[in-house]
Amino acid sequence: MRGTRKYQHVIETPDPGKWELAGYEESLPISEKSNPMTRELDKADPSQLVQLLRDCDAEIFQEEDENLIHYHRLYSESVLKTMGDVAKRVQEVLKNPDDSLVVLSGCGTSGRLALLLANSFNGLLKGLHKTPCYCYIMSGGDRSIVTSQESSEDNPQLGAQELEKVCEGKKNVLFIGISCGLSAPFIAGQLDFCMRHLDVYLPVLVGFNPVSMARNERIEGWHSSFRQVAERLQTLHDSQKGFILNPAVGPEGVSGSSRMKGGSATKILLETLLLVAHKAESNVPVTEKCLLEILRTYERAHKVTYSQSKKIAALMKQTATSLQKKGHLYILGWGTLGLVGIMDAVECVPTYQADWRDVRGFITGGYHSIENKEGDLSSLGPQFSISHEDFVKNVLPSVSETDTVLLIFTLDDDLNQIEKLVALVKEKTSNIQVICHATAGQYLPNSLKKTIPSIIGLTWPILFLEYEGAFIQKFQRELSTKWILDTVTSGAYTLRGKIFRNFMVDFKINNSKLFHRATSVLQRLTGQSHQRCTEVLLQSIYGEQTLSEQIRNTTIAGHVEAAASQDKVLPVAIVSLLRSCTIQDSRSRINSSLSIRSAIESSMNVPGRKRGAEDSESR
Ligand code: F1P
Repeated sequence: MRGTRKYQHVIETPDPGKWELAGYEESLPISEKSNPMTRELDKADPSQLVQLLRDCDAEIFQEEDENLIHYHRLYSESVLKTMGDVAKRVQEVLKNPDDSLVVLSGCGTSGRLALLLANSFNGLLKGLHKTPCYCYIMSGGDRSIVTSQESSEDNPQLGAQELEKVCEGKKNVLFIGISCGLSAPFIAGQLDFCMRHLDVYLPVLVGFNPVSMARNERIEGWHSSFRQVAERLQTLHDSQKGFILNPAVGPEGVSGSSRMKGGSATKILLETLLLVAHKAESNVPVTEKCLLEILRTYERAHKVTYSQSKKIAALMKQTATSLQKKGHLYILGWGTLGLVGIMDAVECVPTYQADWRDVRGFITGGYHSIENKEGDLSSLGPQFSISHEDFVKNVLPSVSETDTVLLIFTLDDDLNQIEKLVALVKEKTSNIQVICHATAGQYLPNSLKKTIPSIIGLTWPILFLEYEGAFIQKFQRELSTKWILDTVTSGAYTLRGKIFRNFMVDFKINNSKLFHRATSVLQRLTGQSHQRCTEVLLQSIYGEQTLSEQIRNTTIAGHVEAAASQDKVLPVAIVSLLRSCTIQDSRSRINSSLSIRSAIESSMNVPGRKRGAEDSESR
């Protein structure tokens, strides 16, 4: 442990990683760097995978190290101070709920978290018979709750329009824009809109890169880059007319997968800040101590969660086996834990090119429990059926021994109903697993215990804190569930050969960020120039060896649209570059390989191949 640590930590956070050293993958922002800890993620077995991802998650709580690059961390004084400053401004909104609003906005996982958080704090207010004053925006609208709609993320104008719409008639709006990578144009558009109307709006940006690492290419069809917007926002900091909350939490265990640490850190940071603001309303002043007290409960949650590592590894192994046999993972959650399950399932589609049926989430009460703005979306198609009734009616009849069913609940939920569902599922598959949250002193009834072969049991301490105490426990359970599911699904897809080293190599290129990520992964794995990598990526997207002038002159948005109808775009480009073979040859090689990973691995060892940058740097 380092001597510089200021706080007594609940968990043992790892020592600073090599990624903090100057020059480490210098051209990449932290959120896109490859984590040195997980370089051999693809070779790990389930227990090692859990351990590696556990250590990556622990980096969220690591402190700033003055001997290294001066990255601000969650516990840095400047970050705690900004959290306190924003909390005080939230308090002002809470005092005048009629013409004020707190808007939380994000894309993908960040948008789903905006929904979860807005509902939590509206629930907190309603419980006190106060007016709800939170609202959420997610790019792509409510359909993005259950499906991935990554392309709307690229539209800054749309972001601004949506914001204007939800704030109509309000005199005081605190806007919280979440973009883990400081990258989403949708959020840039909203921040820019706020900065043009500072009489009404207070813009707050949440993400996990320094401003100097925010995305720097000019947004297509717009006037600025994300970085320029963030820099403008930074200048408002001293006058308290705008804030940026961007502690470094380290690179993701799976490079670029911001749903993981980025999502967890968003939840930790914002829930802490908002809870303190609500406490402060009851005349408790906003202090660093209040913030630290809550942050520590999340550290404790990390410890409690990963005390179940063995069982998490078993669930991961079971899930990987199901997926390998063309089976499924069905996640059935109660209350907000159901939403956490849906969040995790949805992201498997863009991150691993999974079919939407492979991993699915269901929630008790369906849309009614989610409390989304657009109400019941189930008429939009089978993908949008998310209630337990939908599962029983439409999915259960075809469940078989190859499928895994995971139930997630707390001991305060309807245990009779759970027991009945367990019995129904057991008629179809013996692969039934449970994540069960209890408060100290509560026990799972024997009747349930006997029927479920494998239980991940998490017991949370009783928190003797006024009304908010119950919310802290809810937040801990949600985060703990998120950590387990992130680890299980990322690990299962790693075991299925969807990861090479720690790079996602088979993701959907459905927005500009992902287009750039694809080129960057190509460069890192092959050591070839940016220009050459872009060329081969385009060959793979269009399935043409010779690129026409028209293709070369197409915008990135156009390439993204073309990529939408193709599968395995990135793996085909990687193998084609490594083997100097045609796109067609590469595709047939991949199609006849055991996995994407094995196709890349065998291409790495082709005689005479030029060594890649990654090879020489660290292997
Ligand atoms: C937004 C996001 C992620 C998702 C995927 C694509 O990222 O939709 O939530 O996991 O990586 O991007 P960000 O704007 O929060 O960085």
